[in-house]
Amino acid sequence: MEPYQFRFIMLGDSTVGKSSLLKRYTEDLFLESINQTVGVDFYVHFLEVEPGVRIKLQFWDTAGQERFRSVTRSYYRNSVGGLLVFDMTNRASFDRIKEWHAEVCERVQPHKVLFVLVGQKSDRDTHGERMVSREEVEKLAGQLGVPYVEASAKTGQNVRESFELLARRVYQGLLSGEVELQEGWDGVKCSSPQFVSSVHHSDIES
Ligand SMILES: Nc1nc2c(ncn2[C@@H]2O[C@H](COP(=O)(O)OP(=O)(O)OP(=O)(O)O)[C@@H](O)[C@H]2O)c(=O)[nH]1
Ligand SMILES: [Mg+2]
Repeated sequence: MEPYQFRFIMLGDSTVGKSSLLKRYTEDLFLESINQTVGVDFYVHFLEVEPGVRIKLQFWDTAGQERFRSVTRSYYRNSVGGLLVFDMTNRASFDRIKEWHAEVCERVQPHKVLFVLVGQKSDRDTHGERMVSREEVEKLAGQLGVPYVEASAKTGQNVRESFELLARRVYQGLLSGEVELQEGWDGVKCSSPQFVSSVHHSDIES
């Protein structure tokens, strides 16, 4: 039994590869012709974040297309983590990251969402198609206070690392008290609440 359930949301413009990242992570598959997401899709993956601590990760895979925004917005509030995804070969998708970040932060108040910024399609960098330099992204990541990872759903590079970095951030947040379990909020759930206090306890003792 896994004591925790974390809800994560995929954010970013259409075609940046949000669904492709999830397919790679949950099924180890890549499709050249994957359907555009309509509204919101749902994925699940289990992660042992440390020996004996299994976490059920639930992912809301949102459609990047503007016409679905009213639907996808309603999923922000019950998410504890967000993957902010852009395509490094698509300048406009990088320019929009600030807006995605601001929109989510504004709508989840008083809750907080922890983010990871993912520069997608790194396989195309070797073909000279990169439109955003790493320095530029790192500057933005610093401003937003989020870690940055370059990944490729196509080759699988850094895909697992991106998701697990976020899961570990949330888990650390729970241990430190930065992330709190709250009645009526589905961002984090614990199937055995005494588990949380025992984790806190052993953390203090060690
Ligand atoms: N070269 C390359 N292509 C990719 C990569 N990831 C996704 N793609 C391609 O990019 C296109 C869009 O991928 P999706 O995963 O559907 O993008 P999305 O962000 O889910 O798009 P929406 O559902 O419309 O928001 C597809 O043709 C994918 O095959 C990658 O890492 N490298
Ligand atoms: Mg999609």
